[in-house]
Formats: sequence, C-alpha cells, structure tokens
Amino acid sequence: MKEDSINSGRVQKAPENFLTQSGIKEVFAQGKKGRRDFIRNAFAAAAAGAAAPMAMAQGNPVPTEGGDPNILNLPEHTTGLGQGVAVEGYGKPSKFEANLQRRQSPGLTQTTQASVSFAPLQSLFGIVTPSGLHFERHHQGWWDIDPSKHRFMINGMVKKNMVFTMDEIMRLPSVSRFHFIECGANTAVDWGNVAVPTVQYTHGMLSCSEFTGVPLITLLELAGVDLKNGKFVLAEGGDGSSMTRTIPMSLITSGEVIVAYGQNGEMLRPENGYPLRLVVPGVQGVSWVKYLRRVEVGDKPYASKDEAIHYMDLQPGGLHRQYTNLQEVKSVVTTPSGGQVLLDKGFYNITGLAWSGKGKIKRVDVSTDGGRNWRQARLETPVLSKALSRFNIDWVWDGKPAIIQSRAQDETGHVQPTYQQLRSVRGTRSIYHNNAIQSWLVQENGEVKNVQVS
Ligand SMILES: Nc1nc2c(c(=O)[nH]1)N[C@H]1C(S)=C(S)[C@@H](COP(=O)(O)O)O[C@H]1N2
Ligand SMILES: [Mo]
Repeated sequence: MKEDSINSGRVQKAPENFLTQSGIKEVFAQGKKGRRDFIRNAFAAAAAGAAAPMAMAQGNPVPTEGGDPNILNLPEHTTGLGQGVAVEGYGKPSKFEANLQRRQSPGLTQTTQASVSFAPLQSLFGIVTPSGLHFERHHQGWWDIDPSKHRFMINGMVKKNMVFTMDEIMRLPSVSRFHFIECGANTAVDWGNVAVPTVQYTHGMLSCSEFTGVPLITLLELAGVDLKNGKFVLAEGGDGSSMTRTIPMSLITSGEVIVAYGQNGEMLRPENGYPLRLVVPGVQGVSWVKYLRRVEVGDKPYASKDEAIHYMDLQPGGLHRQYTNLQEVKSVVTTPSGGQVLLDKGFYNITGLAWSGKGKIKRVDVSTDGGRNWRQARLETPVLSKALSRFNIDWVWDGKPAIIQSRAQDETGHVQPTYQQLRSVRGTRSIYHNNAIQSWLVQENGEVKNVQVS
C-alpha cells in the first residue's frame, strides 16, 4: 500500500506526539488512580518485555525514566517571531496534517470524476466530522448554487402552494441539532466479502454534524398542510440527478426533519447541498435531499426511481425490501483499524464510533479475541439521539495476533449482529444496510487488516 493512499492514523503518531516524558505526566495527572496504575503497569510490562530493545531501535516509543534530551533543544519557534494574522482569511489545518483527506475507495471503479468520497474516520476525534472531511455522494455532480437565486416550493395537499427565498427561510425560528448521516450503501462491498483495507473505505460514508435550519413541519404549517390525508412528503433536489425521496409524515410531525442551511456553525458546504438540504435523522443518506427545491405532500409513497430501482434490499426468496427508513444500530473501531501499524506491544487506547437510527446508543462492548470475550467500553459524552457516539477502552497488546471487534446496543434494545446472523436473515445478495460487526486482525508484526469472522 502506498503511504499516501492511507492515513496511518494515530497509532503510529502517538509515541511522537503524546508519549514524551512530559506528555505522560499530563495523561497521568488527568486520569483516575486505578486507570493511572493500569497504564503505568502496561508501559512497565512493555519496557520489561523482550520487545523493548526493538522499541528503542525504533525511536523510543516506550517512555523511559531518564527523559528525552530533545526537550533541551530550543527550536526556532520558541525564540523567533511567529507569523502574523492575515488581514482576512479562512483557517486551514496544519501542513503536517496534509495526509488527512477524503478519498475514493480502492474497492470501487476508479474514475477521474468520482461520485463518492469517504471520510477519514481513522483520524477523527470525538463525534463531529469537520465539514471539509464530510463524506460526499453525488449522483450527478455537485453545484455551488447562488443562494439569492435559490427557491424552495411547497405544493400538493396544502391550502396554498408557497415559494420561499433563502432570506424568508432564514427569518423563521430555527433549531440546531447533532445528527449522523450514513449512506445506505456504507460497508456495502464488505457485504460481498471484498475486504477494502481501511476504516475510511469500510465505514467512511458516515459523518456527523451540527445542522441548523427550520423544522419542515413549521414550513408545511405555513402552507396549511392537510395532515388528515397527507401521510407522505416527496422531497426533490435541484441538481441533474432528479433526486426524489418519499419521507413518511410521522417523521415530520415529530419535528425531527429539518430544512437545513447550517452545518457545524456555518452555511452548508456546496458538496453537502448548499444552500439548502433536508436532514432526516436516523434515515439513510439518500433521503437527505441536497439542493432542496421542492416538497410535495401526498397520500401515498411515490415509488420514485431512487425508491423503486435503487436502495432496495434483496431478501432471501427473491423479495425486495423497499423504503428502508432507519439505519440500524452499528459501530466500528476506528483505532486500531485496517492499514494502521502497532509499533510495539503494550498499552493502547481502543476507540471507535457507535450510532443508531432508532435513538441513543446504550452500550458498546469490545472484544480483542474475535468475539469470544467482551468488555464494556466507556461511552464518552455527549451521547445524543441519532448522532455518532464515541467509545474508548483500555487494552494491553501482548504481541500475539488479536481480532478486535465492537458490538453496539441502542436504547430500543437492538444489538448489532454478526455477519452470520445478518446473512441468516437477509441472505447473501444484499448490497445496502450492512450493520454487521466489523473485525480487525492485529498481526504479530503489528499490521492491522480487515478480516471477516463468521
Ligand atoms: N440532490 C441530491 N441529493 C442527494 C444526493 C444527490 O446526488 N443529489 N445524494 C444522496 C445520497 S445517496 C447521500 S448518501 C447523501 C450524501 O450526502 P453528502 O454528500 O452530504 O455526504 O445525499 C443524498 N442527497
Ligand atoms: Mo447514498
């Protein structure tokens, strides 16, 4: 694998960035007593083990009592004058983070103009996806639409058809909420037993943002929606893909569906639907119609092309499941994950993401022996409904092959299935909506690989 084709992630970077003598002190000062001893013992065990000389040769990843003499070298930045602020400008990441990129999957046909880019989940912290790293899925390319020319229309089973400008929408009462968006085709190639190398490609059609906008129900009420007969809404995008999706009215009357213009504190990015997109919490990405230009209220599902041909689940026995509305409970370990290399045995923080279209994550368990034994991971705050949740758990790698998995449970009691369980219900010919447990094999040389465990 070419260096630039994967982001090797924090496992390799940790010794340099965090495990200097002073870094260790900081970590210990923040930790609780029990945890502190656990981490200290893990390092001590690694230092005493046979691998210690190799660790030294590789640049001292295990901190030693003596300290790192580099602390006494005063680099230029401690004495010189730093750069001044630009008169105006939009901030960028450090040049040392240039490997942090959205990427095309090696598991898909390579084209000069890709229609999907994957988010680098292995390098993200917390639950929010920076807007510039949000995955993208375009059926017919993206546009940077002039908001002053954009119009949004409501018609169908309403008292009066209405057309809104962006200014008119942005004057209305708004809400801001964190939600994940996951393409129904996320993890699709793994369903077919194709092992793409990294978590960016297995799970990277997934992102989480704070979205701001007007609840769709507010706009429908302005138009005098007929809630007695109007049971569905058709949402239509303003790009050339004729993206139209049916949304059940029950999701809208609950106030959850948002006509959004904001993403992570600023206007939506053009790739993500600027200036207006539908946010349909818990529902697969395709229903989050971008460049939103119209909603129509009707009394039955519309069976549009993206509902009758695409995004259907072929079931055993030849039946199709249509209108899969909720993304079911799912999780993935993002570090250690495929393409990363563990430098030495000893302490590691296993971290990952969990989410459910049905509500909040209740619990995540982690196994390091391919599912025989499980330990409960720590869920970090905030744990929000239909948003990504971050989990962490301590691990001491003994240098032997290990299979790392995570298994999430949501507040409705649903538990993430194994591949075997999923295939026994859904068959082997499906593409969409794969929420099976992901397995990462840590090999003896420290390299982590995508594997399937049945
Ligand atoms: N107008 C329009 N809306 C669209 C699409 C599109 O191609 N055009 N793609 C859909 C699909 S399949 C997904 S997964 C999400 C992706 O949203 P993102 O590009 O912001 O990640 O947008 C959905 N909304
Ligand atoms: Mo999608």
